[in-house]
Amino acid sequence: MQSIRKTLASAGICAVALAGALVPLPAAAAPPAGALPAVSPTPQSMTRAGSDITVPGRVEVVVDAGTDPSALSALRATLDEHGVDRIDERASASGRAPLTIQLGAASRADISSTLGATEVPSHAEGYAVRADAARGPLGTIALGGVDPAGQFYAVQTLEQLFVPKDDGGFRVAGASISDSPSMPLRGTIEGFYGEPWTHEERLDQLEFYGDVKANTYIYAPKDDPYHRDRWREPYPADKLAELGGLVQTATDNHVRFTFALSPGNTVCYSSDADYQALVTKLQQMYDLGVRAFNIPLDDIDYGRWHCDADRTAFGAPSARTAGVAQATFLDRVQREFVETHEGVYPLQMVPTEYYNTTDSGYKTALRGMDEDIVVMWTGEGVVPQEVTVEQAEKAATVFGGPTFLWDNYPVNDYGQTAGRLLLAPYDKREAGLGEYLSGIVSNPMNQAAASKIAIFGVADFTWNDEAYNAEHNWSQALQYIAGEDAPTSAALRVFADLNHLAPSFGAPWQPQSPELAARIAEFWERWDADKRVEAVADLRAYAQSIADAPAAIRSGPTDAAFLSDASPWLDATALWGQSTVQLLDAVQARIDGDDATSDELAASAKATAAQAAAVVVDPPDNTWGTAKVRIADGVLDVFHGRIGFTLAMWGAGDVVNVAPAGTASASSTEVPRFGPENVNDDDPSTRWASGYSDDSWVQVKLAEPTVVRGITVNWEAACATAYELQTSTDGTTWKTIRTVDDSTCALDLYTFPEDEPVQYVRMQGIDRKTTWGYSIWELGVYAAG
Ligand code: LTM
Repeated sequence: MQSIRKTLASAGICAVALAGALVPLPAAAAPPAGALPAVSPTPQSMTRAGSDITVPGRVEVVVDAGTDPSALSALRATLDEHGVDRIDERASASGRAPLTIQLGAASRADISSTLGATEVPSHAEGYAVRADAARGPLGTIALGGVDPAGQFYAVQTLEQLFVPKDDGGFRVAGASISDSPSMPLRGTIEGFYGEPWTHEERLDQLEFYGDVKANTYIYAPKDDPYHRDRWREPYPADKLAELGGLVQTATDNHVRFTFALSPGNTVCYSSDADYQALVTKLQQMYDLGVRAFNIPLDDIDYGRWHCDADRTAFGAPSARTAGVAQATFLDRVQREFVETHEGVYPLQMVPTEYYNTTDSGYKTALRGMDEDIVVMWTGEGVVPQEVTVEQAEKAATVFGGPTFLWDNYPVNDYGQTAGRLLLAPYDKREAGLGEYLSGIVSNPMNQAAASKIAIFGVADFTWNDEAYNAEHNWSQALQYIAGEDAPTSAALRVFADLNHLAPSFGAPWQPQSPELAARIAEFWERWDADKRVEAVADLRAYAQSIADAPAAIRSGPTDAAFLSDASPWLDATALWGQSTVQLLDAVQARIDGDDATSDELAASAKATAAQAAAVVVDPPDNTWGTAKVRIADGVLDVFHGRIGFTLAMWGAGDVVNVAPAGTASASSTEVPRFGPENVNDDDPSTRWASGYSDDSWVQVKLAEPTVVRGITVNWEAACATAYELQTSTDGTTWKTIRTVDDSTCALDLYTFPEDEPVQYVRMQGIDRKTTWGYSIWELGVYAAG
């Protein structure tokens, strides 16, 4: 028989395999001396070219009629921020200022001469930068674009080349950069359900996209009535004025404001009146300056027509005839609207079958559509576990050309995301996708500013998928939100780790709190190795950093909108951190033999944890309404439970799990491989799963009558929201020893003061959490060893 601690540890509860010792508390790293600063998105080519250039108080900027006005105003702003108080704009260099910056087309003679051997890419939106300390008194910087967007991006890159000097001034790193995007379309689709973003949030996002070289914002909020339910109605004047402001800000930041209209719930595809209603609305947007359009036909019932005319035109309703009707309708929009309007990009559409690459009558019909129309796709699944090159290649085949990925991350409008902020890095998208995708847009959270962490990753990946490194990008994103302040960024990292879980409609595709889980796993390893004082001290330091993170984030130069979005989660984090510190102090007191203090601290920890667990998102932005915020769930709450169990068992001597020596049986089994024998096999990777009924049960007949001191139930996601723990001496008459209505849906732990021996222990289900049955990895029964 194994000891309790060994068995719990071997159950793999939230354990993360450790490659080696854990790193100290994370802190933002400064670039090594002489190294070029990190630039995001990662440039295709960036090398050192001579020494850095000291930034003087006076700079001459050489411009001409081909200089992009947005690039110029961004340049002026960044020079101003970096201590330049006099900027002279000239048509040619006068040599009177110590530093000259040339801004314009890369082909312009002066720029081309400074660029020298720095290659000018041929791709749209490409640019070249050369900071040459050898030209002029302090140096010359060439910022050359392939087109106006390229010029703007050259300035965005320059902005990241400023390096602080010890005297408070700045240098520009001596660099040669040749850069262009891997994918033509990069950005977001505001395509979620629930409260749309506010006007201010959208303006803030558009400026952020300019910073990260994202060029696409698709306006498609499901709950804007004029987008979907009342799509035929023109926008009223006030809304139109707001949209006009967005279009202008988008243009200033080289972002394509893409207007989406979603008629699929009521449209009559063969009706000329409906076609006219749609193009009238598109015209309203064209007149505002919009040049990109999208017709999403997702989340509609394509098994019915909305008018008899469609039955006459296309036949009986079916997925295939819906495909023909949609293709016919969209072809007309492309031909008669898009192609007749100056400067409009090819039409984009979201198919009704957007979530897989299985060929079908519907997709066959869509392949007949005008080949210029860009088709969107969400990957394999609405919220995919990963996106691979092979999948994208298949999508290009079934949809008839390179697809445009509607990436449902970090959107948090579906049930599994209730109470969550999704702050993990953008990940599990394979390098090489650029070959088969025309682009990627992130569908973000209702919390706009908090979505920037993931969007930062999307922008980087779509710009240079081959060089993308999720961990590195995450650090840069956190620094960006933290106003480039190292202590704030370190605190933000601790916070983001607690909000790392990325759900899908099935299993999560990114784990919860990997850093914290690794530290907890190390705690138990040390605990089992009898290094308890060190285990407690190290984890306590990290728990303190959790407790302190919210105040550090709030008092640092953090994006104010992020603070507002994250407020309830920050509140809960402070409480969870405090509670964990108290809990570890209780353990230390117990180690020191001070039981009274330990009990007091454990009670405080429990009370603080209860406060933490009670924090709600209110008022809610999301469709899931008011919800309890979820922080490190399945990791921190499980740790608290396990420590509570350990403290309660402290006096019981060596306590062992006697379940593996017993025999399990159950009321039902979903499929043979999920049999009851898995529930007491001491193997955390096998599980029992019941049939789909609330009153299912599983039990262990112990090898001999035993006084039970504790029971653990390690649930799979298909858990019970209510259940009873029962014991019996004969397997016929049962005694309920605990009724549970607050299951963690992870590891539930209970202690029992009973002295009577029993031979059976049963989990009797009352209410299922999911439509599946109940599923348990391990049922542990603990007794004195
Ligand atoms: O993903 C698509 C194409 N449509 C909807 C989105 O509007 C929604 O935000 C996501 C996540 O719930 N799922 C969808 O199916």
